Amino acid sequence: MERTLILIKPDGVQRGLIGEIIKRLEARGLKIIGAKFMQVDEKLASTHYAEHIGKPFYPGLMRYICSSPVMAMAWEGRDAIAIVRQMMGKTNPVEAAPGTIRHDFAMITSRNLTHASDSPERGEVEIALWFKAEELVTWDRTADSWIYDL
Ligand code: FUP
Repeated sequence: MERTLILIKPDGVQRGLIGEIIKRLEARGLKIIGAKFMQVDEKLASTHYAEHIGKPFYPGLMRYICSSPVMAMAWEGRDAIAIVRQMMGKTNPVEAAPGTIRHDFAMITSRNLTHASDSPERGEVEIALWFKAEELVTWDRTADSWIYDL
């Protein structure tokens, strides 16, 4: 099973889209294993977005992610990385495919509602950054035998 960090960023929270986004992830068949509603500080934001340090959009990205609370979640599933990235759509909502979250609810790259890990390795690193081990829940989901060919 792959694991991915999913953030509903400040615009998603402020616009009342937490439920809509979680609803889509659940309905697809992904399994939630951790969640917390939190204010992001500069230390966490700069570690999470370290790859973008020095880019022109970085200062604005820092202000955005720290501006208001986020819903931070860990989800798992078979091929969860590809499946969730597909559900989010391209980083720039103008290029996001119809039916994706960024297509259906966003207009511009710097307010694109969500973050999702882009590889299984990043998924593990990001979940470890955002969650303590004891904040993650291991649980059996009876629907798994209908979602997967078990
Ligand atoms: P993604 O993996 O889709 O979240 O995209 P990136 O890691 O490339 O970018 C992270 C965040 O930086 C985006 F969600 C929004 C912001 N960003 C900009 O504001 N402008 C850009 O040109 C690129 C990214």
